[in-house]
Amino acid sequence: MYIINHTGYSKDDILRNGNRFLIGNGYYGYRGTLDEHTKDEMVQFNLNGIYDQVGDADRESINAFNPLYTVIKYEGEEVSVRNLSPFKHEQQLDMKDGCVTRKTVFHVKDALLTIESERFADQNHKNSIYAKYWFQSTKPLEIDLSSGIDTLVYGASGAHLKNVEFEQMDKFFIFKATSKEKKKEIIVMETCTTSFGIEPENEVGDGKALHHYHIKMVPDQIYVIYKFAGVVHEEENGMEKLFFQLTRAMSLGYSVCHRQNRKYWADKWDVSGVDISGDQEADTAIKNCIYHLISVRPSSDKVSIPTRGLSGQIYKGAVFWDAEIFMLPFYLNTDIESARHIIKYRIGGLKGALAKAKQYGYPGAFYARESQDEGFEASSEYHLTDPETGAPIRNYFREKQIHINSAIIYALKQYLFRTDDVSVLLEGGLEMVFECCRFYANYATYNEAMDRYEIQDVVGPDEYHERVNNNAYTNYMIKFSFDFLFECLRLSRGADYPYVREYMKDKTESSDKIKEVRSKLYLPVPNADGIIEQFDGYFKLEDATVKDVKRRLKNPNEYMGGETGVATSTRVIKQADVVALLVLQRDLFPIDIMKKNYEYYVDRTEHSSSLSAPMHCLLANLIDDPESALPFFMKSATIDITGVSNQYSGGIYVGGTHPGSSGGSYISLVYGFAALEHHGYQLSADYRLPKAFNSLEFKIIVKDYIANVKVRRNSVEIKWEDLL
Ligand code: IFM
Repeated sequence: MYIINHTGYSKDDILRNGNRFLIGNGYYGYRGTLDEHTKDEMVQFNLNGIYDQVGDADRESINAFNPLYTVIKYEGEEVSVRNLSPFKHEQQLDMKDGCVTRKTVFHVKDALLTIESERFADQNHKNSIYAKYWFQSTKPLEIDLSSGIDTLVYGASGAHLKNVEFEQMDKFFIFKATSKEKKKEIIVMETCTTSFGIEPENEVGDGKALHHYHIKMVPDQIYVIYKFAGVVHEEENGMEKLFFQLTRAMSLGYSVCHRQNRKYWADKWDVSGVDISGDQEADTAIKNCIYHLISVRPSSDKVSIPTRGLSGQIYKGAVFWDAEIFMLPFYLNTDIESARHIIKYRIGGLKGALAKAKQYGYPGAFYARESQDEGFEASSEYHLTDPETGAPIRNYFREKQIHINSAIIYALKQYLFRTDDVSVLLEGGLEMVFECCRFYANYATYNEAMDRYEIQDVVGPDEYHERVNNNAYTNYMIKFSFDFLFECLRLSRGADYPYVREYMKDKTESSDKIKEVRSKLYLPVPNADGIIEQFDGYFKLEDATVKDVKRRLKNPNEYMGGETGVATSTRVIKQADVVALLVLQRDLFPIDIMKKNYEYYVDRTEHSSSLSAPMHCLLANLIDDPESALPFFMKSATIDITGVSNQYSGGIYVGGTHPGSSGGSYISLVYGFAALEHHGYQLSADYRLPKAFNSLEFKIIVKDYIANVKVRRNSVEIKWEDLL
């Protein structure tokens, strides 16, 4: 099932529907708001990779002007959900062709006025967006239709655009503006054609440029307006190219553009789709995940995937480790170009990572927890607030989440392993790995008494317990990073890349230090009960239940971790931590240790990060317990359909879409229930399906071939075909 819909209109649904009916193409996202909506309803034409800061407020991604604004007025009053209760209302997403529609019926005088629209993000030309808006009345009705560009856009942390200039070129409205901080130019363009052949009166004012049409509606006649619009920034001759593209689109006509777009989606679904038979809810849910992953695929090496996709300015439009650990595998299996962009974005971010390490007094690279353009760290020391008092809460995510480096290295290893594309190593990848390891080696503390190196004062994936020592996840991931560095050096030495020799010439001291730390790095082992202690002293904390701890909250939006949180003195954790380690490094420990740790940690975990469920789903599968894995899969995969997720954390709005969960759900199916394994260019799979699934089908691109994998309740089939 490829359809998601929602009936009825309520103001309370606006935020969730904005996410549910999001369209996008990786260059931009356009929230699932309605044609007549404005910044009050958080319309956001959100751009990837361009950021701005106003004063001391958060630096966040920029929303472009809204070129799809359209409204009908009757006797000067809006016929709109903003001021009338509709008689009927429905919104729908057809994931098969990436198209969002709405149908709303209003009582106007003694007539029923039906307004419908559809919109789609152009997947072939990243700058363009199209909409069709049509309406009909049961009785004669004289109305005014206005459509154009609304420049009054929503900005979570301020208005980011200044020097707004308007110009008209042929039938196009064009707004140009510059971002406040870096003075980057952003251009939004729009034009429309209609079925009713009336010349519009154009008006510019009150922050809008509008084409007005006065229409004497004849009963049951359908009136249509087609909108051709787009946005461009930072591209050479961007405006000319966009103008050319939209003029061409207009001459082809809306239906042709739509058909071309459908073709794109059909091809994408063909290679990336996953089919679950036997459980329709699960099938729709995974399709929704894939829909979102396709819609946010990065469009260049300068961008990756923000943690809330392109659903707005949540989490400042920044990229987290979610992209490397949770999303990358989907692209590695279905869209290598996007996978490469994810890797190259981090290589391009080395500058920011070197600067961040320097800021904290370390050599090497320290990657941002919340990464913006060129790796700029957007995370602040006072990320959260007390919902009761509004007072900022000091936290150490920015300074102490050193595990981000290792996620990037982990991703690079997977990329290399799957593609053999060593060019990324020669184009800065090796430097990136080396500088990350250099940072780690210098961050480590030598414990003389134990003759070992320890990793002290960190925040692991479980963000509730800050500034802990020897977080097992972090220590093992650092070891993984060191090992990979030496593997890369070996690899490139064998191939005799002069670049590598040159780069390593003056690195002997640093590489000796890395070797030394690697050889004596403390790696926590399971205790007598087989449990790996999450960090030093974790077992000494109060063993309270999640319920107990939640009962101690004074406010439901109160932050549970950090210096003063109710979970801090207990073993209750936010999200998968040791569990994540066991999933990412599944060969470290035998199955019985994995099982014991799953059982120990699963109920001590609050699972309030959307990243927790997929890790637990995967581990439950690895220990051969698909029935326990299924609820985690469903929680994760349905998150952007149901909208059931943490909306606030420590007073901050953290809604939006969850591409990390989408990617995590994909991995859960492919590597969990289907037990897929890569052996060089060969694949194996197994059947671990929960009772609810009859079969699971998907494709995997391996070099120049496509593997068609079908897992049934008691058999596995892998058929190969050429990748054309
Ligand atoms: O990256 C995550 C982090 O691990 C938990 N808090 C939310 C972030 C963004 O998804």
